[in-house]
Amino acid sequence: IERAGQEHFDRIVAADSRIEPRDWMPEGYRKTLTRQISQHAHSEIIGMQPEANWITRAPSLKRKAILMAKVQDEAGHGLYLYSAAETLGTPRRELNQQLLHGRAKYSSIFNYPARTWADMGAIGWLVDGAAIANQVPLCRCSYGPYGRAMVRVCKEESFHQRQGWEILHALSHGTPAQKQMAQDAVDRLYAPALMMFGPPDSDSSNSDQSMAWNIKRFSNDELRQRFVDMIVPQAEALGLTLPDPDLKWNEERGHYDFGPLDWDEFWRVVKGGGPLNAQRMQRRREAHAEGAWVREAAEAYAAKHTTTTTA
Ligand code: FAQ
Repeated sequence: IERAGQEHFDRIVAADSRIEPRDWMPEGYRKTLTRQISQHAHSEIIGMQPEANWITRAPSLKRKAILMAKVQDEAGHGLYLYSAAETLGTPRRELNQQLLHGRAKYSSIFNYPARTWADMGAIGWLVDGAAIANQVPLCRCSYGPYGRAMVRVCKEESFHQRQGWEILHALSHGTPAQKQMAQDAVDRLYAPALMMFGPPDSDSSNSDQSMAWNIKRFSNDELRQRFVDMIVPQAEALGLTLPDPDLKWNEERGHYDFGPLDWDEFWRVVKGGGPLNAQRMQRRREAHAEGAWVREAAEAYAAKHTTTTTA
């Protein structure tokens, strides 16, 4: 059975078609997807924190409503992604335990603080922008449930990026202090946003296998380059600068050259030593504990419903 399964799997991957939950798949494929999809889900859920922090301080009712909708979308993406991950066989409860006990990662970017209102603009423009650049190719991921989830998630991320850009545009065309606030947010979040694409290809342990399985379609460095090429003209349109003196158009390559990133900082943050890792995890544990009654009520309801319908 295993040999027939492997042959079927190889044929589907070679044909650039889709693997579905009931298909046979190599254990490594199941494991890497469970890892990536669940870490993606954790990122969405932890990623709600920096922005949720600003809902009560949004500068107008309209801004507040938009920000609330965005944070709710992130919760939705998280739940959607946990469902996709569960189709690979690991229950959500267990995936969540991996996060709460520090055995699963989430994106490094969410360990940085959101200091001012302009950070809501920079998060939307840069963080959601990087998320889109990374996730559009994932719509063609070989695993059906993940690829399909990405289609909807990307549509919502596009709205998120546009709203961030618009916040920065308003600030950069406001008073000198507002423009400075926008520039400061971009200065702080630019490099961490570039690190969202993961380590350089030479240090990316999972890339080769994930690309062979059609999970990843482009390498970390390729997507990072694509993102830089995309945001340079957008920064110009905003009237803001990107904090990299080496940023320069390279006619020969047809891309922007950009300076080295601080990969020691990246690994420090990934391993728990970023500015807010401890606080983000503490808040997540508290939220999980505070939500216990909802899970208990849902379970009690489900049990009652099953008994009454089967009776
Ligand atoms: N942070 O071998 P690779 C969002 C880990 S968007 C922390 O290259 P891979 C939307 C990596 O897990 C953010 N850890 O790994 C939003 C691996 O360790 P492991 C989430 C990182 O998987 C916007 C090790 O380093 N997006 O949330 C990071 O092939 C605004 C070696 O790396 C996704 O998750 C990092 N930045 O490539 C929400 C997208 N980078 O697991 C709120 C889906 C790498 O072996 C507000 N994921 N690591 O222990 C992916 O595309 C891939 O997993 C990559 C990493 C590209 C992130």
